[in-house]
Amino acid sequence: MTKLVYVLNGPNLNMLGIREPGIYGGKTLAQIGEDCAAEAARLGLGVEFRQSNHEGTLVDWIQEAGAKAKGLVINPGAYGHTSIALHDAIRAVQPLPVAEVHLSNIHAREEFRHKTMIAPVATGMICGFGPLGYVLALQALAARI
Ligand code: CA2
Repeated sequence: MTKLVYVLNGPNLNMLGIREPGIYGGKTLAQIGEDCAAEAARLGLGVEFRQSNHEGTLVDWIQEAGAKAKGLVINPGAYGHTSIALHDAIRAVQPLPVAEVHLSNIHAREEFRHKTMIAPVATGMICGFGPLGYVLALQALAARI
């Protein structure tokens, strides 16, 4: 059976490619989803790619990933800096391998973006490489699964 990886995206990431291309690049989230599907196929993985602007929905999907998937890639967007609920949800699905991804280098931006609530409970974190970060995260998870 194909090993499934969930790729979850948080608030405002549906706006990618439409606004602020200087920070986040010109790709839309749909294009990033296509990149993930192609890389997952190359790695022999199945991928479930989703986006929500709602914290509780992301919690539901993390729990679903814990039940159905072999790994989780998450770009939590701004909730990554604030959300104890996402932190707790990821703790609750351990030992599921989890890769946190940010398109931008959050450490080179405003101080409020330097802290991540997810990294302490994730397997690892990739930031600053734009959409390539999702591909690198899938490769890192494939090596663990
Ligand atoms: O760099 C990342 O991937 C972020 O997770 C993106 C979040 C930001 O709050 C995090 O600090 C870092 C923002 C999501 C995208 O927001 C947009 C807003 C306007 C136009 C396009 C995207």
